[in-house]
Amino acid sequence: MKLIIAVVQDQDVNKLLSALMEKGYGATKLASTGGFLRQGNTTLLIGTKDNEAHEVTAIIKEVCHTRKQLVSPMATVERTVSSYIPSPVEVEVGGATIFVVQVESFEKI
Ligand code: 2BA
Repeated sequence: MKLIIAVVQDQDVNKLLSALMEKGYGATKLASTGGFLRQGNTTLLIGTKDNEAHEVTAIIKEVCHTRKQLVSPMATVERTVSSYIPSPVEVEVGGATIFVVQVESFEKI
């Protein structure tokens, strides 16, 4: 069995959960925050059979979009020089950050 941990953008979550449920995959949705942007995103935990992990990652790739976001560099570092205000920089976020982990044991009690 595999556990797929997928960090996705909030805008893609409802469509992704619908696509997963339609194919019979279970998922748990956790509210999370990106360490770099310090903005909300969503982490999904999806348990699958070994031979289904590929289909799940394919669904995530299909549904989750890349988006550009402006970020102020001062939002990600400690402010040291208050008079210096740098311009925002553009970062590309997503489609999704996906970890696939081998599950040692799985029980529903
Ligand atoms: P954030 O950490 O808020 O990162 C948002 C986006 O900012 C990243 O998009 C990336 O394009 C950019 N970014 C992140 N760290 C950067 C840095 N040190 N310098 C310049 N740009 C940087 P994604 O790569 O698509 O990541 C989206 C979200 O996925 C992340 O939100 C974080 O919540 C999660 N994530 C990404 N890599 C991860 C990892 N290795 N472990 C755990 N979570 C991760």
